Amino acid sequence: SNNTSDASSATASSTSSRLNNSSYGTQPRQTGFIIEELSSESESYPIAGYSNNMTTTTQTAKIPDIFTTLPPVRDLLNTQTSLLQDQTVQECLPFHLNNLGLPINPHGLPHLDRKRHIAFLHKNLRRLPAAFTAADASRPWMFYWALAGLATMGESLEDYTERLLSTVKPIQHPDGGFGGGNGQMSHLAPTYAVLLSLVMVAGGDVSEDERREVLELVNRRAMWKWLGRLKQRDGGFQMSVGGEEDVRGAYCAMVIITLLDLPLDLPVDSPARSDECTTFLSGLPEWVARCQTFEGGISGRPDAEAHGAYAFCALACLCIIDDPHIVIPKYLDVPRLISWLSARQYAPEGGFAGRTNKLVDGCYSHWVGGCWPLLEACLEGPTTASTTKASSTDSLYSREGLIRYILSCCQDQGKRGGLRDKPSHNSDSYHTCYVLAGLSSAQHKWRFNAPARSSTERPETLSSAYQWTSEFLFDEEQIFDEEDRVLTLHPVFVIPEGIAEQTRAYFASKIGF
Ligand code: FPP
Ligand code: K
Ligand code: ZN
Repeated sequence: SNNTSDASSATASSTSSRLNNSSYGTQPRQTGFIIEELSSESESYPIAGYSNNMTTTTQTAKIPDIFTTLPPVRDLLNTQTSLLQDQTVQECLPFHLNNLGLPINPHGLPHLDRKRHIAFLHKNLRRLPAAFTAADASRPWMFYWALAGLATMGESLEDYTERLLSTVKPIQHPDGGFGGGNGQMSHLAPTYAVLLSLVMVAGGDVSEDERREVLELVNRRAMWKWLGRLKQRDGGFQMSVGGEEDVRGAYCAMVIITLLDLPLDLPVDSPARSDECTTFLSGLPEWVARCQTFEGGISGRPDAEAHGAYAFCALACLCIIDDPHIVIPKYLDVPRLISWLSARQYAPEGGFAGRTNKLVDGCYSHWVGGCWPLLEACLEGPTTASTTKASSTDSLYSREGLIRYILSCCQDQGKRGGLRDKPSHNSDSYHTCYVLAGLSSAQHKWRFNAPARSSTERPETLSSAYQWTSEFLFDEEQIFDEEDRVLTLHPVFVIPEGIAEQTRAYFASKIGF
């Protein structure tokens, strides 16, 4: 907010229009942009409320102006899109400014309401209201989101082992993979959600026998055969036999193949098999590369609109295929991707939007936020012993902005608990899971460790996804309190750190299927 001096000579309105300006969004139409002058007020903004370690009801919290003032640049062409954007800014500002009277810390942030979020997710794992029958095909997602969210907040999943097994057994298809519910055909999305749920439970505090029972539930040979039917000649994967081919399929398939340590060779009867296409990897990174659009972002399939959720799928898929610093620049235009991803973070809201000209939404804390550790590893290369401690100012995005959006705007502030898209939306388990995942990645630094092998020797099986370790960030002034730190989730698999390695080792130690 300090470098607007040339811009302010072109100023059309004064500082009085900055806050709670009812005319914002309804100003007379002008073409082009207007640059509003920003005040040179101090970094601090007076906040109503109280913190748990202070008895005063008003204090001066340190909130940078960028999160409390209107954006300096606004397109004055009024459209449904720009008006919704203005409304969203107005919706978020009060939450950044005073959090509607919640206890706040000296940085103006409320605590993570862990107790209520935990209760909310446990409730989501019980009997759901009748309206949820419409989401029957997404049942595995429901338990994955709740279990992953609980694990991120440090809850034990032990009590869910038996129920998970009895829910999942009947939805495994004899021809491989899992459907969404009883009698449904297999689909990569529920198969991904089932597998991650099983490995999270197996990776927790369970006996060896239980671990074996949970992991052995998956019919790996049938899974391999089924994946062979999903593989396409052009390199990608269909979501279900005869279904749509998109970058979710590329990511989900690679997660399943690597975690279960399935053979990379295509089954002989795979319809995609040809002289050029012999393995699950054949043509896959090339197909992912075709999803990068003119904007620099990634679309669900070639020639569609770039979206943050697909950017994560594409990057995570590539990071299973090879090391980030090798595979990402080989297949994607990294500067254009970084430029596109950077433009997804908004101020004053602080959070991410999913695509151009759309609104911030808490779930993109993961889908967009989760791209950054993968890209940081791509730029930094593998970590060696001499790597220095990371600080959040070394980041490619504003970690502070994201943490502020999450803690101030995404928490349900009533009895309901759970996390949400934005203040005007109700919490749900999907947003609770991915907002927490975003909070976790904003609170930690991930390192991609140099492989044990020499740099020229390529491994026979996929090993790149198993070289990640997390660290605390070093910050002079950490804006969140230690009690609000959540656990780390693997940047590719989105399950608690350490479990993917354990799962992969379990299956790799078996001979054959
Ligand atoms: C637009 O929704 C959303 C998409 C086009 C993609 C959604 C995909 C995912 C969230 C994740 C897929 C990943 C896996 C692993 C299955 P919208 O128009 O409601 O939202 P928007 O306005 O924010 O774009
Ligand atoms: K959305
Ligand atoms: Zn969302």
